[in-house]
Amino acid sequence: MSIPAAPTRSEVRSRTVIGGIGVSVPETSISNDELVASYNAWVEKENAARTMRGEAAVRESSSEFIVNASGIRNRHVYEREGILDPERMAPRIPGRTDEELSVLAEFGLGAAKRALSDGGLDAKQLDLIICSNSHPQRPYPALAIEIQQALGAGGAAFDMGLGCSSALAALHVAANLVRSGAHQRILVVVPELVTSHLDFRDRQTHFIFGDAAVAFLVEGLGEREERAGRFEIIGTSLWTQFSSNIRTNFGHLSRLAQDDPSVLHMEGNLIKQVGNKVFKEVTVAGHQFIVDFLAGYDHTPATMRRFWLHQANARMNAMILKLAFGEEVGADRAPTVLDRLGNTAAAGAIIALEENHRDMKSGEYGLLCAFGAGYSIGGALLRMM
Ligand code: CO8
Repeated sequence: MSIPAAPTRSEVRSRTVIGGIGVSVPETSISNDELVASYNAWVEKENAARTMRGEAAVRESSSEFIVNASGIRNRHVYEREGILDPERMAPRIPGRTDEELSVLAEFGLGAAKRALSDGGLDAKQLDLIICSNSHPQRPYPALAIEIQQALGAGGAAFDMGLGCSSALAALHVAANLVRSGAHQRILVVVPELVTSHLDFRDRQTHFIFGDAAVAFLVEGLGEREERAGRFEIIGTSLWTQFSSNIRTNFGHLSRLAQDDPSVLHMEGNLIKQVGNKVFKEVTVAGHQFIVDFLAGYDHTPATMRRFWLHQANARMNAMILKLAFGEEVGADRAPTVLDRLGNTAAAGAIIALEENHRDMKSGEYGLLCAFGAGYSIGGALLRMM
């Protein structure tokens, strides 16, 4: 094993930039109608069994409800057949040996390579990789280190997470590490394989999520340096308040609560939420965060050319912006990708950013903002250079 030289302290840079963005979305997708058909086929079988046992029936799902309640019409998924099989209702992803690249490292690598190519950087120029997502592969070894090795990158790497605010939390950490001089070029990787943790037998949540990976570069900028077409990171912030309204209990302690710890039962250990409570609470906390965060930089919602918001629910985003502005905000100002992609957790707002910035003029501002489990909210004020 060769030991690389320990990193030295970088130059302190007060200005930071998003130097490149990469997005990787699986090709396969599932429409609402397809998802509902497989769910309802399971319901029919399940209810026959429940009737025999004298238990209450479960209710059918509907495409009309899904699109009206959330705005989601379709989602892209890593593996489709297992999800649509009423006998399985979970993606089928074969296990890998410890010598093979992990599924999530591979998934994140696609986005990471695109971010490096977009930013014109070689992996060797990186001095830190942060892997930040809502559904990690494992506690250790850190996925970020596996990605570091697969890219042939230098420096160090670590994992972190903050639910659907994971990308914004990593951006907050990365921008401040660059500002402090601790690092100069950081790659943030956000692989979100959310369907792996979704209960496709839960009518409340089965339609919500899709899979996607994103990555972005955070770099230091010289005092007068301008990088046309890139965003200067003017400021970042995080807000958190404990809530169990979106929760997963999956982890190594889950098995110990069972009589037989050699078998892990997933029931009760997958994503669960009290959706309507979350909806109400996020609209209040979300719009307040936006107004307060922008005020800290002498801005208001009206001075933002664009909002790249968390992509969970189209109605929720419309309401948050209406409260922040006092009026309806159109799709050009607050673009939506969740109709095509579903809720891609921490990747969603970054995909909205990647797809909707090339028309922005130099000097225009935009707000990147994600809401997530925790509760958590992360924001970044960006200025097009
Ligand atoms: N098909 C048909 N009918 C259904 C279905 C279905 N699949 N699901 C529920 N219904 C029915 C219910 O049974 C109910 O009918 P009834 O009154 O007869 O019992 C009726 O529809 C209404 O049910 P709900 O009140 O549960 O439905 P909502 O209108 O609230 O919609 C949503 C459900 C879409 C889940 C919505 O509540 C929502 O999006 N909530 C926000 C939470 C969210 O976004 N979750 C995504 C994951 S977490 C996340 O990404 C970030 C959260 C941010 C938190 C940060 C806080 C600061």
